[in-house]
Amino acid sequence: MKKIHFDEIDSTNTYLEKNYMNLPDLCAVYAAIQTAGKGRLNRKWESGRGGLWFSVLFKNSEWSPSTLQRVCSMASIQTLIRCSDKDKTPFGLKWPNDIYYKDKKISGCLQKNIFSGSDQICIVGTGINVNNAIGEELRHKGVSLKMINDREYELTDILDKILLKIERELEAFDEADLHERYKNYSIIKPGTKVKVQQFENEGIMVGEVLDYPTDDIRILSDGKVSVFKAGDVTLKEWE
Ligand code: BT5
Repeated sequence: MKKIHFDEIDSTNTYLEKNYMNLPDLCAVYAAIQTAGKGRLNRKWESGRGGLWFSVLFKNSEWSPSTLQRVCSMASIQTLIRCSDKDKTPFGLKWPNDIYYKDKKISGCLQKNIFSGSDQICIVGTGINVNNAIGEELRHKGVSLKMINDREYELTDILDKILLKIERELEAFDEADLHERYKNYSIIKPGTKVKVQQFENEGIMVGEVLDYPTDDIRILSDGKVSVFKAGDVTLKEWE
């Protein structure tokens, strides 16, 4: 996979959104620091030095954006588990595409789809806390690989492992197998009680997840089934 490196950039996702026309399919951009790292729903992503901040460009892929997103998060979680020296079981995927270690977030994903003429562009950005410090205000909900394992990691080694996994997964793509692995790692399962919030400052709905979430999550609340799209909601709590 072609790789482009910056020491500092606003956001690797933004870079690909602006430059995809001149870049090939399966191109990865990574940066040591992002000055305007983006989360979902206009949230901010803390991207100081020591973390792994990268985005992958998929141009006119034969796979859907949600499949590509899932392939990327599977590659990340499997790599993190492989690289972690300590207890490997606490790593899990929190729908839609966050990676958690116990009750703290170690990685988040941000997807951007662009339909321009006959081009179908999918950008999947991933942030992984590796050696970076987690600021005071995030410490109650964020964790890094260094905090878990008490040592530093070579960022390009982790990146290369993830990119190779993405390529391999797509070369011999098996949707049923991917879904099975997703289920195994999924923190959100049928029966999980969740609190769902559609937008910041809006009311919270409490309910029970009906099946393993895919693009949508189906929640039973007060005898009524509600369906939410991955891009539209935040799961505030789950148990
Ligand atoms: C995400 O959003 O989890 C998506 C993060 C995607 C970041 C990558 S880095 C490469 C690429 N370029 C970008 O500009 N973005 C992508 P969301 O689910 O909305 O989570 C954001 C929330 O997580 C924030 O509101 C904070 O509460 C928290 N947060 C921010 N930075 C964090 C960090 N480094 N580690 C853990 N939590 C963080």
